[in-house]
Amino acid sequence: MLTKKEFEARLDRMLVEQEQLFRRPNPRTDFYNGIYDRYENPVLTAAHAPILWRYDMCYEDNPNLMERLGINAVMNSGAVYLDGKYCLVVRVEGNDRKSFFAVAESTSPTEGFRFRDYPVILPDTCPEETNVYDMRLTQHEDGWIYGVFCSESKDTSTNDLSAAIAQAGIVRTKDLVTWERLPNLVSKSPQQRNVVLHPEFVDGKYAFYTRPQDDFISTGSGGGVCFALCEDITHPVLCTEEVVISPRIYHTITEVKNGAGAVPIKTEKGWIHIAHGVRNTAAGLRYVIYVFATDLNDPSKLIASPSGLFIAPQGEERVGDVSNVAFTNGAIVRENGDVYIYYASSDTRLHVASTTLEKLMDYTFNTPSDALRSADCVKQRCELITKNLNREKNV
Ligand code: BGC
Ligand code: BMA
Repeated sequence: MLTKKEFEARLDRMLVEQEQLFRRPNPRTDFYNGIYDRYENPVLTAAHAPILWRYDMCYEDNPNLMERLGINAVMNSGAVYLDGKYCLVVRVEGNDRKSFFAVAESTSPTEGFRFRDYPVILPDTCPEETNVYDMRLTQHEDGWIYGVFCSESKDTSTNDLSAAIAQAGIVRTKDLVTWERLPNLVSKSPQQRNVVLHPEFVDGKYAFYTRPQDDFISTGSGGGVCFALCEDITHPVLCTEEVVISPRIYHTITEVKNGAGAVPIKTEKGWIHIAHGVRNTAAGLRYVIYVFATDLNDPSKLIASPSGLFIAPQGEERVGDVSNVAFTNGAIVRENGDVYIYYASSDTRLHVASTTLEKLMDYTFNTPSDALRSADCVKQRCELITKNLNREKNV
């Protein structure tokens, strides 16, 4: 047992050390690919979870100053710029494996993020809901900020203890403080994960990116990221077929699954989507981030598909609770064209990558597409090599 004095000293030290963590600068690394910059530190880790979320600070009740409700990981965040702040609605996972949402904010896009005192209190409207995660935040032209997230429940129709059902939950807010819960999205698919609301009306209707799946892990007949419309967001039923806009393709980074990530970014050449693709390996599923673009006037029409992965986990990012995962569900675009992509590594911590709209468009529209076969990929590479060798001859 600690003495009262030791207790206070230890608590002070924890608070001081956490304050140092909050104030830690986060310089760019030397990483270069011309596409985006990476940063030395994650923007948020489990150690950023406030001490008051985890420790009972009452000496009489907790004389050993034990952590009572630990935080295991912080990851996958939705992102909006609001009232002069970069606001992230983060997936926080307790030691109990349950996830919840919490707002972390900063005036800087790359450092200084702090959680608010209380997590998001989601209206508890689904008694069967066990877990919630991966909120996408859409600043919609109707004036609301929508949060679309995965609402997971136990599948009671089988004896399999782990069987679960994933649905798209929907909330809306104006200030990231008060949240109104709408009914879960109704689609023809038995399960949905990675659903994103498009920021504008399409044909006067709300538009969703969906990811139909036959069961909890496997997408089965689900062909990839889909697009469908919905008349009334307060009774959210898809009223058009879910058409595939970014397909799963054999022997590519999307072979096993893919899913929409950040809310699509509007550019003069089309909507840019930053999504995730999954393939299977002997070491388990590998999640990477990829990019595609759809038509400005018809966001269901694929117009560009740069080849391969955009962000893969690197170095320490490769290791964590679910290793070999890079996942994004939020990006912020500033008026000056700066773009910040918040991505998590290995379901453990949250990072940022920065780029600009100009670079993102160059990447999206000028990177060759996947040639799909080794022989054709070699041809594609040889063309590049020949071009470069000729350039050397010319100088
Ligand atoms: C986990 C998610 C994961 C999903 C599919 C859920 O129970 O919380 O992180 O994406 O299962 O594996
Ligand atoms: C998924 C997502 C994420 C997670 C990923 C890897 O299906 O919805 O929550 O980052 O799996 O575990």
